[in-house]
Amino acid sequence: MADTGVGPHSRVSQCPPNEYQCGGTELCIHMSKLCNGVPDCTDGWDEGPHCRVFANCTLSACQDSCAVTQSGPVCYCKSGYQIDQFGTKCKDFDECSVYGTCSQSCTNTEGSYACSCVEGYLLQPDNRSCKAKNGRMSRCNSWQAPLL
Ligand SMILES: [Ca+2]
Repeated sequence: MADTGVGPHSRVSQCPPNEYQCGGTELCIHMSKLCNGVPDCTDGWDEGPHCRVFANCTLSACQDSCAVTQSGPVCYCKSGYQIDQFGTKCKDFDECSVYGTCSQSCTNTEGSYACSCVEGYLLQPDNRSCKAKNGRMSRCNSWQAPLL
């Protein structure tokens, strides 16, 4: 069977927080899609008998959520957080460490982040990109006669 249908996501070498790498591929899917009864990995790796074996996901150990992988239960966190080094508690994810999160300035906050723009630019409705102010002010300034 031809190995097709893997999107641009497949190029990442490491999955973003709360996503899991489909076995044998570079595709990442959200942890909530593991053992949800729908095959999300190209080969259905995320579904299978292991879902029943580990049906009792040890939620008590997880601060937030628990998902079942081929190798057993793992914890994951809500959006904006990532699992800590011990694999059970959640800590803030620094979105600003990911290139391209904001087009200009990025400020990491607890559980979230905020983008801002340098002077002369306006933050766009997507809250990530900046656009040069299209005002008469800047045009007037640029047309000021040079002082001799
Ligand atoms: Ca954050």
